[in-house]
Formats: sequence, structure tokens, C-alpha cells
Amino acid sequence: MASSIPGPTPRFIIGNLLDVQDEVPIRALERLVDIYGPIYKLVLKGDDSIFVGGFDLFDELCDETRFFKIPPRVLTEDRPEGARGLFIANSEKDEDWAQAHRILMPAFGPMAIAGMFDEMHDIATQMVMKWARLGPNNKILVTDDFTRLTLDTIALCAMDYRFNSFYSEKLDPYVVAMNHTLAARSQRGQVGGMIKSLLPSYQKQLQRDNDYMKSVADQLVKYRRDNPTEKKDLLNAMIHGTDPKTGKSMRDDLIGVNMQTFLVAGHETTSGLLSFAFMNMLMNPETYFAAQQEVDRVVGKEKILPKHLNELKYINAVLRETLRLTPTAPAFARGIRPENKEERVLLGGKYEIPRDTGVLCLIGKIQRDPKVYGEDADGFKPERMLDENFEKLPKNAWKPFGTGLRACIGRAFAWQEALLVTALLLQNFDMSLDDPNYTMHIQQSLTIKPKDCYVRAKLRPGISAVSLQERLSGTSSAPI
Ligand code: FDE
Repeated sequence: MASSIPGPTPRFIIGNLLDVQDEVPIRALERLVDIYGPIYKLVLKGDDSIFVGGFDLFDELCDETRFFKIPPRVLTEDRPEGARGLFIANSEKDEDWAQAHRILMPAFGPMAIAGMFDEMHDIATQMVMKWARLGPNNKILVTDDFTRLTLDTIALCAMDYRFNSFYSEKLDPYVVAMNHTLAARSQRGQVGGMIKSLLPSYQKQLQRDNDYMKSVADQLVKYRRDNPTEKKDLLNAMIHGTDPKTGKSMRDDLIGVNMQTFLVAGHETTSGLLSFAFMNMLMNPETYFAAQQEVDRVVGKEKILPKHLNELKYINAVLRETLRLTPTAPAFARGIRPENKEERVLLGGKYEIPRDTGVLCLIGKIQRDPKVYGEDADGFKPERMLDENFEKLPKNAWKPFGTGLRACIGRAFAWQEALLVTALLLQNFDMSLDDPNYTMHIQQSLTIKPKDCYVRAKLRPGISAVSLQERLSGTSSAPI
């Protein structure tokens, strides 16, 4: 027998619009799990939407033979026809997706990522030196500096472009345009955002932003074609790579949209990860010290090298635990695979999922399911994510990078970057919260980040800005 999916009663015309109003929209959706249970239904913009916030049902949705990824509606609605980047392609059957995926997989593979270490280190050094020179009394809004860092890193590693965000207070025009469009898209479900989106001036501005971003990407492709280099970056992989299956190479418009995809997908998510990780450690100082001791043991006072990163087991666990509690991409959608021939698709043996309806998986809630993580599921406990414990978790218990064929292609990239930056900061600074009573608040655009998180960073005893620079460049002659 099928059971009906619970949920708040929809109202005339507006459906459940009022049930999802919140400064942090994802929180509104998560609260509904506490009221209606691990699956519920809402009527939004005239359509039924289903939400899942518990492990068991999610585990079933990860079955790739029955379900597949549905790209996020906020990113796909009202998008003009034409090439689509990996993130928002409709399915794995889409030739553009398949071709880009096959060409890019090796470019995001372990060897290629290890080859990006020096560039990642270069950008991280800019941030570390800035903090060192501004000194211990400087209030740092960590989210801002981590966003500068991750954006500059992906742009340099992917396409040899320097935004130089640490050298200017003013944001690069590309970043301004990108922030506009992301903010607009993330506000789509909120009443304020809907009203704004009706204003012609607002629509025009968005159009201008989109055109500008496209022209920058197109110019970068053209510039590289006219000025070839040997650099092993993602742009060259796309320009020179051929599809192992078809022997074809990528069209320029497809290369352009994928470059834009990497800039967007590769910076806010990783910046949020770093921000939450440091706030978690600073709010639980014993974890900060444990992580710092690990760096002292594994790296000591030397320059951090790629070989060190694998040995940072505790920091690895800190990052995993952070993405468990606050997955920076806080939800993704699954739908019924067209090849799935089940007559009625039932979830949990009883909830019927219609063929044309996406199910939004609330990952932050799923990864706090007490059935998997116990009664202390809401607590920050890196130990539970150390390899020996992590390996014992049920297969789909930790999915902050998505699942299946469409899982995050940038995972190894983001992980190397986050490990390196965390280790560098711990090695050289004693950090503290600016407000010792800080409690974690969240802000959301498309991704989530901690709000108002100010910290201070004091160079560790015996380190000066000058000796630090020597250490970072690996030229230090004397022990420091
Ligand atoms: C993807 C992704 C995902 C899935 C989504 C869905 O399903 O819808 C997720 C969840 C993610 N991703 C997450 C993340 C986190 C972090 C930190 C990151 N992520 C990072 C990064 C970096 C880069 C470069 C990237 N990332 C990228 C990407 C891409 C391209 C994608 C799509 C894929 C396909 O579809 O094919 C993703 N990413 Fe990430």
C-alpha cells in the first residue's frame, strides 16, 4: 500500500511559498523535516516538490540504477539554449556532458592535481603574508579572505588567470557580475527575490552580467588559442584534449561554459569549507591544538610539500566532519532514471515518487541522522571521521560531494587546496575568535557559509613576517 507523503497544506495560488521563507532558505527546508519527518512534499511555483532529510530514504535515492541527478532548478530555469557546463547538463546521456566529462576526468585526476600544488601554494602565501603583515590586532573576516583565496586559486590553476584579489580592495568586475547572478538565482524562492525579478531594470542588469561573464570566458579561450602555452591546466586540457571515445575535441562554446562552471563551482564551496573548518576548530579549541600539533609533527618548521598532505590524518578528519555538519553545497536533487522500468517507484516501500518530480536531498540533515551518527550527531567530533572510523560508516552516509556519475569532479582539487591552506595557517599562526562568545550563524547564497566570523591571527612565537616569507619560499637558511 502506498502512503501519501506528508507536508504542510498548500494555500490557494501561492501553495507553500510561505513555508519556505527564511533568511537562510535551507534552514526553513531543514526545519520541515523536524515537523513532517524524513520525507515531505511542498507545492512551489505550481509544482509538487519532494524533500528527503533522513538517511534510509537517501540511501535508496543513491541507487544509480533507479535514480539519477537532476540539475538544480535555480541554475537551469530561464537559461538560454546553447552549451551547458558539466554542473547543469540534463543527464549523462547529453553528448556535451559525456564528452567534457571524459576529457576532464584525467585533468582533475591525482597526478594533475599534484601538479597544481605550487600554484595553490603561491596564492595561499599571498594570504598568509597579508595576515602576518597586518598583525595580531587586525580583525579578519575569514569568509572574505577565503573567498579571495579560492577564487584566485581556481582561476590560476584552471586557466592561468590572476584575479589578484589580495592586492586590491575592489573586486574584479567578473567577480562582481558573478556575485550578482548568484545572489539573484539564490533568491528565486523568496518573495523579495521574486518581486525584484519582475523589475525590467533588474532583468537588464542580470542580462548585462551574464553577457559580460560570457565575453570574459570567450576571450580567455581565444587568447589561449592565439597564444598557446605548455601549461598543464584545465583550459589546455579542454583545448588540446580529444575524447577517448569519439576522437573529437571540444567546441569553443563548450569550453567557455565549462570554464565558467569551474570558477563558480570551485570557489564558494571551498571557501565555505575553510571558513566552517576554522570556526569549528576555534569554537572547540582542543581540536585546534590537536590539528596544530599534527602539523608540527608531520611538517615541523619546513616548507609544506605535497608528500605531507597525506599524513595529515586529523586535519583530514576535521575537514570531513565540517562538511558533514555544514555541507557547503547543502542540497542536490535526484529523479527517476528514464531507464527505470518499475511500474510505480516507491521510496521506503511506500512513498510513491512521480516520474516528473525531483526529490531534493537535504544533505546537512541526512548527515546528522542519529541512526547513523548517534545521539551526538550535532556535535563537532573530528575523531569520528578518522580513516578507521570513516571506513566503517554506511556507504552513503557522507555525501557532501554528491553521488554517482555526476558527483563532484573537483573533489580532489578542493581537498588538496583545503588541506594545504589549513596546514599553512596552523603551522604559522595562533588564531582566535574575535568574539569569544561567537555562536555559529549561517548565511546562504547558493552555498552556505558562516556569518560574521571575525578572527585574529597572531604569528606563533619565534616567527616574524620576514622569517615566514623565507619559510614559505623554502629559502630559509637558518632554523626559525
Ligand atoms: C558537482 C558537485 C556536486 C553534485 C551536485 C549535484 O548532484 O547536483 C556537489 C554536491 C559538489 N560538487 C560539492 C562540492 C563541494 C566542494 C568543496 C566542491 N564541490 C568543490 C569543487 C571544485 C570544483 C572545481 C568543483 N567542485 C566542480 C564541480 C563540477 C564541475 C561539478 C559537476 C559534475 C558533473 O555533473 O559532471 C560538481 N563540482 Fe563540486
